Amino acid sequence: MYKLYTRPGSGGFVIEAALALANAPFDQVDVPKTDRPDPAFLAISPLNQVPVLTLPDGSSITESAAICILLAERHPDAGLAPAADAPARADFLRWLAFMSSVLYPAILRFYYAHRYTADADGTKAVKQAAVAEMDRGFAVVDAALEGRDWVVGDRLSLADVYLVMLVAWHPDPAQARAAWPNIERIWSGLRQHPLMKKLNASHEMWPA
Ligand SMILES: N[C@@H](CCC(=O)N[C@@H](CS)C(=O)NCC(=O)O)C(=O)O
Repeated sequence: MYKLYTRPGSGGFVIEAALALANAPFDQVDVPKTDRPDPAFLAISPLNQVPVLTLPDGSSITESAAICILLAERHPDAGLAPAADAPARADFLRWLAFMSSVLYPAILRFYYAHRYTADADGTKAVKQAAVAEMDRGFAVVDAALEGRDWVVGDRLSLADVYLVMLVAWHPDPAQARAAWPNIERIWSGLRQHPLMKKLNASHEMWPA
C-alpha cells in the first residue's frame, strides 16, 4: 500500500489525482506546515516538503514530477502518461520537467520570498521577479498549447493535472486565465472533471 504525505493546497494535489486515476489505494498523512518538522518526516523529506510517496516496499520518493513518472510506469493501464514508446512520450517528459524545474520554483520564490533574499526589505523585489519569471514560463506553455485539447497526446495525462495545479497557484488567477487562453481551455475543462472537483473540495485550488 502506498502512503502519501501531503497537505491541502500543496503539490500533493497531482499525486492524489494520479493515485485516484490509477485506482491505487493509499494512506494519506497530512503534514502540518511548521518550522519544527518531525525528524521522522525529515528522514524521508530532507527539505521538509510535500509531496512524499512511500512505496509498498517501504522506500520513499520526493519530487512531484518523479512521483508522477513513477506512478505512470507502475500503473500503465491507467494511462497517466503516454507509454514509453509512444510519440507523445517526449512531450510528456519535456513539459513535466519544464513545469517542475521552471514554473514550480518560480511559484515557490513568490510564496517563500524570504528564502531568496538576505535583505529584510528585499521580498517585494523577489516576488516581482518571481511573477515575471512564472509569467514567462506560462507564456511558453500557452504558446505550445495552441490548437491543442491536452498538454500531450490526445487525452488527459498527469501533465494536464500538473499544469492546472500550477496555474491555480498563480497569485493573480483572473489575470492568468485572461492572459493564457490555451491553458485556460484545459483548466476550464478540468474544473468540470469529477475527480478534480472532488480534489478541489479539500485542496481549494480554485473557487468551486
Ligand atoms: N521540488 C518539489 C517541491 C515541493 C514543494 O515545494 N512543496 C511545498 C508545498 S507545494 C512545501 O512542502 N513547502 C514547504 C517548505 O518548503 O517549507 C516537488 O516538486 O515536489
